[in-house]
Amino acid sequence: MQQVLQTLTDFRRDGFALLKAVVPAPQIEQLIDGVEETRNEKAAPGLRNMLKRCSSIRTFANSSVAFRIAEEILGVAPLPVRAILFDKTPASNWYVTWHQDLNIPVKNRVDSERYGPWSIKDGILHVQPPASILEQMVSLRIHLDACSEANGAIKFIPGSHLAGILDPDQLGQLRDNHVPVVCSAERGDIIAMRPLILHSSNVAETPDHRRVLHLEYAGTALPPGMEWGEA
Ligand SMILES: O=C(O)CCC(=O)C(=O)O
Repeated sequence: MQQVLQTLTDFRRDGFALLKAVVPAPQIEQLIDGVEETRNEKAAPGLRNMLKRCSSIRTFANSSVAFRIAEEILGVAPLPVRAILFDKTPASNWYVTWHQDLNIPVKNRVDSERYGPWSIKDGILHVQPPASILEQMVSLRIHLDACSEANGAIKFIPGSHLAGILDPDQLGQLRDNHVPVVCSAERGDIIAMRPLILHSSNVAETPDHRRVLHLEYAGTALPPGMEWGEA
């Protein structure tokens, strides 16, 4: 936890931080077992609804070092709301365009001017909330494998999370005028990131498994009548 406290200032400024060797090896093994039991045969870049599908991931999200890091960052009891497995392999190797993570899972639709568009992702209702909600979230990328630049590590535009929800012109300006930081990681590392940070990843040149469990935590309630979903 000391490492988290030390990097919290950088995290606030940059919108991301690499936390080295924070998940013990046996827990990584358990997560890998859960992931591999849940994963279907079809190669796909992202496997959604991992909180719903996999009890060991749900338990990990609610009680591990990840929960404590999210609590430290958000300053309140964090609510795990979404888990997605990202992998790149020879059969499923893809470029992730520069983007912000703008959608959250919700249980029910409550029409409100500041919420929308609405969508269904893998059977779960999602909506784009205002920036104020996204600013009170953190995503933790749990590295189940090492992930180097050559196998498509995530890259960030530092500080871009402070500009709110970007329109396409703003996004292009930030992308074209700033030097991205590639964030390689080892098995057991966690990359903490704000959903609003501009991020991307390249096609892997040496595709090997680079399984990343992407866990999203909420730190605030939604407006009356609207409830966080679980995905
Ligand atoms: O794991 C990656 O390369 C990034 C995937 C991602 O963040 C996304 O698709 O939102």
